[in-house]
Amino acid sequence: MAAFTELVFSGVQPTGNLHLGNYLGAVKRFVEMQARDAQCLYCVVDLHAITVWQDPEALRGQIREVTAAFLAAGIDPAQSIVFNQSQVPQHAELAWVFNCVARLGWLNRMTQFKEKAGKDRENASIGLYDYPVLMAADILAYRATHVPVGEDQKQHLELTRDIAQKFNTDFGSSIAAHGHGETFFPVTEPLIGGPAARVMSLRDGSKKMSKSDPSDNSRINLTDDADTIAQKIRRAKTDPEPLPSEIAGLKDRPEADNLVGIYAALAGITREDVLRDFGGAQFSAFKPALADLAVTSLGPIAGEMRRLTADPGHIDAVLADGAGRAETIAAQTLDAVKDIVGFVRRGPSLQTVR
Ligand code: AQP
Repeated sequence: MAAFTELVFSGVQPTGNLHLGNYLGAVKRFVEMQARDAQCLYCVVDLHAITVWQDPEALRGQIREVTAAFLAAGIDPAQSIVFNQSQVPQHAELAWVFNCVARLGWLNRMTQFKEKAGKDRENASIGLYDYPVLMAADILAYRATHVPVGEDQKQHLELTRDIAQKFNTDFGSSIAAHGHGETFFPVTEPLIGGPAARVMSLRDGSKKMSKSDPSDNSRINLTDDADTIAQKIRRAKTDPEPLPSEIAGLKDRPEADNLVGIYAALAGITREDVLRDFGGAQFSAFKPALADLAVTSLGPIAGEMRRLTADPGHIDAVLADGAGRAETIAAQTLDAVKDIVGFVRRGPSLQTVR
């Protein structure tokens, strides 16, 4: 592997209804990361998807659809490593080691589990509870230094950092004895930010735009056509006031703030820039401008996704190639982890990973 200064990892679940929040909070930023001096790995996290029930045939299609979205948005599979998680067994293997490092008390604090399990906690899968540990394994199997994600993943990334630090401390002398210096896993940097780190529902500015919202009008799907996008923006909940000229004027106006953030992220400008252009405008003027921008930005992606998903063989070949390249890196990490932990394994003990 060429020497890069950064190693970037991120994933998206193939759970259907890929939406504008996933695009602006994650996929668009994955594309931007390719301009950095970084080896980027982008993963369709299918092991995470089955923490809640997935119809097997639908799941296969959804894995290909997320891959198509990656490619259509501009991820270059020759430059970045694009793959699905279940093809690289080291993710699950490292997750087991981390299950023995992470503490129950840490997982009990995870708010996403509480939200997703809801009142029926006893009936949630163990996988849903353990989700953040598998996520730590996804990231650290590559010893990734940077992880671009939406704001909802902040707490999970803090847990990844805790697991890395505890592993480095618990196994400190073994890490040194195997020639890795003082630490083996990096303390990963989350990259959360920009005007669309948390895109909200179009129907309720207090709720995150989400795949599982029963109302399709709450989100813009990446596969929506131009008319549907325009209609959803026209119907988006707003308040009766015109847009303010200053950011402070968006306080306590979650729906207005959300639409301004979406405009800024799509146009690649700041919220301040948007208010400079639209301050004082009514939503009847702002919404058509936003709809035009959304259609121009997302239309070509939807078209390319349709073209790509019509050829599943090509998508499967991209995933197989990416999985092979990912496994080469992850296998080295796992060999070193086994030596550090004290397992006996086939092949000579590694002194260094790189
Ligand atoms: N509303 C959002 N705004 C900004 N970023 C978002 N992300 C998700 N929703 C928003 C980011 O998208 C990436 C992939 O997310 P995921 O597929 O792994 O799962 P998720 O966060 O659980 O997505 P949803 O839509 O919210 O699904 P459900 O409804 O199942 O909970 C991540 O980087 C995430 O931060």
